[in-house]
Amino acid sequence: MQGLANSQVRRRKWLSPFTWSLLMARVPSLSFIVTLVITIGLVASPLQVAESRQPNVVFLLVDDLGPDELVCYASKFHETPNIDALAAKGMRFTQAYSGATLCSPSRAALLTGRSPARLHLTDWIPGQVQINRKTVTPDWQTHVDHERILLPEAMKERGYSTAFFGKWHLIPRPRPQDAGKKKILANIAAMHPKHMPEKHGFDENFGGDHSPNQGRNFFYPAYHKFPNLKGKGSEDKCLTDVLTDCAVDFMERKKGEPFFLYLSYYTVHGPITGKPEYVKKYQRKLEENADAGYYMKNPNKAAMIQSLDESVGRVMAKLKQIGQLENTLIIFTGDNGSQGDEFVVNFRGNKGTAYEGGTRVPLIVAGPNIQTGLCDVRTIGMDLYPTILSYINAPLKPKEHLDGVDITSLLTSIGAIKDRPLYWHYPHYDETTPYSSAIVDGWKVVRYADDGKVELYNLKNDPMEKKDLAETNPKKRKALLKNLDDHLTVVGAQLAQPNPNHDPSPSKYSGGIRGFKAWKARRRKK
Ligand SMILES: [Ca+2]
Repeated sequence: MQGLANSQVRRRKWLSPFTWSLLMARVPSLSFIVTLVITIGLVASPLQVAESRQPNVVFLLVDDLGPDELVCYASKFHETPNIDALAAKGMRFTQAYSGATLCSPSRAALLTGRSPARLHLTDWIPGQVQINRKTVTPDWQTHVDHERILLPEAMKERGYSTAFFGKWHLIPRPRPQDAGKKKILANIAAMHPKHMPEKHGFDENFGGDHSPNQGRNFFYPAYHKFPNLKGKGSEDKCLTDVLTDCAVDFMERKKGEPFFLYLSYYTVHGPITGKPEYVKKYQRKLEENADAGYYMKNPNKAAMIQSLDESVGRVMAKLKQIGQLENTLIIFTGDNGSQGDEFVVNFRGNKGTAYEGGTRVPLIVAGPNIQTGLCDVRTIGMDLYPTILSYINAPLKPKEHLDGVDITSLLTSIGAIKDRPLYWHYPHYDETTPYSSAIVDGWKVVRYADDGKVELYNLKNDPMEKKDLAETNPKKRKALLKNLDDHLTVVGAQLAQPNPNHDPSPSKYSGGIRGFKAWKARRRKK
């Protein structure tokens, strides 16, 4: 029988902040489970907050933002006062995971509550070209099926005005071998209107199409080519500012009705390009604090983070101005780990890898009747769909969000959710070779399809995944692999198959990203 992910179900006995801190000091073992700084006052159900109106939902999704990049998690160099203030006002999760380690599958998971393996949408769109690999990538999907009821559609059913701002990246686009056909790339959105955000439940869309990143369009006026951004902004603006302008304008227009605002930042994905004046500020900070020993020291990234933080501050300020700050659920999270391990302090690996640095994301949730404090229970991106429905007191859609769990009990009281395994499945090549992985009871197993290698880590003792126990603990390895295989069968995962045409000669073989780069270099020489 599975235990509870949270010490036990403890229906709240209210303690004063003083009593609680005293208790935590005397019983430190409690703090690893759920550390809560109890706010004064009784907790009501989220619905009781709504009074005459349903709570708004503001969903802030940052691209490639690992948790360590925020001051409230780990960064010493970056400056994130507004995000830290949001965290101080709400619940900050210390073990939040994304459904995938790359953009498109993680985003599809958030919007559907289904895992990428179940959706058969398992890679960033369009993914890497097939070269002489050991396995053949399955015929995976590059859009979300319209049979699915996406989160914004569920919100519309409840009378919400819905709007999408920023990066969508859920539209079929040519594979890398066709990427030279610029004419095709320029017309992708027009070729696939049915896969745009407007056809998946969003009333309005500012900036969302097939684009995986802002490219060179971070600064005025290049981003004018994104949907509905034509003519917006001025010369001192970057894309983050302009998307925030649009979001602020939407809140002003919709202040009289419940709204669902999905701000899906293009930042802080590469290319890492901050506002020049901010870049200078962080260059000075590095120079003036040469002895500080900063782990992160990229002035451009710090500048992008500052623009992001200002955006969060502006969203909060607007909510306050329209009198809705105390009637809005705010969720702040990322779609996958940091781009590059220079931004990962506390984990191994980064975006695209099977390690914790690939899957860990920040998760901060604040709003009416949400407790203030930390939560160490593991969560995953698919949880947010049912959680939002539950929070606004809408009926859940269990046939839709099959891979998510309602975590409202963790937000509003010292509740519990049933401990459950978490899974990832990536039958592709990019930063890694194809793999599937699972976390079960604090143990993590990773199996690579390319060479059959299995890795096993005890995350409780070894969060940095330094000690591979696959050979020394065959019993645990076998049990977790069975659990993983059973899951892959249940969700109908598409498996990477052996490539009968694979040429194993060293000059031809390519593995992960390095292999791809080598392949591209060889192609250029020809
Ligand atoms: Ca991403």
